[in-house]
Amino acid sequence: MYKKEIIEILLNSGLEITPNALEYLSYQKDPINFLTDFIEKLNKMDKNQVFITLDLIKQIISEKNEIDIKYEDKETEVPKKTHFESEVKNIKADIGILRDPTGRLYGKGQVEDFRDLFRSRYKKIYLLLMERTDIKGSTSILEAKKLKDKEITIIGIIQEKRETNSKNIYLEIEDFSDNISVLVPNKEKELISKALKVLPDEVICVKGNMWKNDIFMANEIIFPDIPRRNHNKLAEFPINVALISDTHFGSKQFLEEKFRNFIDWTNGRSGNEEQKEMASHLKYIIIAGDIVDGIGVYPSQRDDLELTDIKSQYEIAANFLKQIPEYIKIIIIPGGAHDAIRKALPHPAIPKKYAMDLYDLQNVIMLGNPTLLEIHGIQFLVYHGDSFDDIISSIPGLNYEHPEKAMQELLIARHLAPIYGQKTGLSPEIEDWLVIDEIPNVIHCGHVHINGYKDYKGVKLINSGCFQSLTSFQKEKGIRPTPGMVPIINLQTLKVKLLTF
Ligand code: D5M
Ligand code: FE
Repeated sequence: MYKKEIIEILLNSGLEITPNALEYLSYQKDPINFLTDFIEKLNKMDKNQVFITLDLIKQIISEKNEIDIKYEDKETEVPKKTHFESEVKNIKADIGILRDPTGRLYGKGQVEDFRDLFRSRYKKIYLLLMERTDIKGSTSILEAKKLKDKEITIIGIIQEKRETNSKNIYLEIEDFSDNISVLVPNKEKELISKALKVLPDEVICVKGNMWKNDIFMANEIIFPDIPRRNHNKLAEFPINVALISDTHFGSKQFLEEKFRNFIDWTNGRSGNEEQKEMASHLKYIIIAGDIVDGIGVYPSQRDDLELTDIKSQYEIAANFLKQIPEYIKIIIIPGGAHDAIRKALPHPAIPKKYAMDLYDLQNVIMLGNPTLLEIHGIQFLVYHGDSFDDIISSIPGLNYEHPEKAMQELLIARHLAPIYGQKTGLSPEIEDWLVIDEIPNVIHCGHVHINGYKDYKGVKLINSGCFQSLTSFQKEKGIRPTPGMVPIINLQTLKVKLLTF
């Protein structure tokens, strides 16, 4: 898309470029800015270079070794001699694991078990809907069919959503007593825009009345949603948590330079005064999955792999993570496609037999996906984000550039992976672990490789990005990753700052 402009700028500067360098430039987040920055650096280096190759670009950008602060852009002078001392080294770690599926998963994959899973989902979300002041009881679908000329509230699971030629929407809804067709008439614009967001297999509430031939005419659609999150007790001291994900150790596209810079920062060896001050309060790092690149994930992945053995990938991950100071606790959950676990959600922690080197690190805590944690009283829901592909392709207006908006839709649905039968595998557990029954302070995800942040009714929705540059697979899918961006949340203020390594 930007190639023409890139070539034009280069020609004007008397430069030429190789095809793969051009390709690389055009996939940067802001290619034109990146290029002008690059040309400026090239000129300063006095290299007399006319031909731009991929190696030259990599060489020049790796010269840059400072950290950018994006959300707070204050200029601070870097003093000549700096001394680093952690302010949180001697603070006792305070982590409560409120819900972790590891060791508590029993699904065997029988058809009846899926019935249990959906019953559990229905019951849990029914109770959440009942907490709303605008819903006072409900009628079973079986009963509703007998009641004419009366406003009725029904709560059910979406079996199917259909749009007719005349742009009416039909929702097929089931509640274990019976099922019914709900008509959302096209002239009700607000209702239609809500109906377009309805996902298959999610539990919602519909108000309306019986119309004819067992069709229910909707006049209101209510998602469970959340009330505003009240501030619970915050930490008494500034304690920082760094949120990262999708490190993809073992991939040729793993960005070692950026990760080393991140490690240096945790040790107080890089960054300006303000950034070092942030590092001095760093006590926790949470990694939301895709620790390694795995093997056989997509057809040509072998060409993208530096290490083709899964154990070596976790070993290298451990070798990097052990350079982080030991007083910093590192919490790790897996991601479904790349880490060494079953594909269906929820995921147990990565097994010891693959990742012994991580288990051997004293400060590493291995948990499942999703996990609900409490750190100094602040609740974190950590989830890789495996279902985002399905959600983004199902709700109009969502895209990969804004993962936080997909996170908001999941919070409104009170479910991390509502859709069954598309790309995201669900295990038939007796209990539906993916219902968001507790409202956390922070939801931390990864998966899309694009950083995003939003406050929704007091809940911080954070997608932490990645440490992997564009792979052939992502290029095919049109993804533009934002590697090296690390959101840091302060547990005393719940303020989020973004560091770019
Ligand atoms: O995902 C890397 C990126 O690719 C991330 O932005 C999600 C996206 N992705 C992953 N799987 C798919 C499918 N099936 N379709 C479209 N986009 C996808 P990672 O999980 O690290 O490979
Ligand atoms: Fe990933």
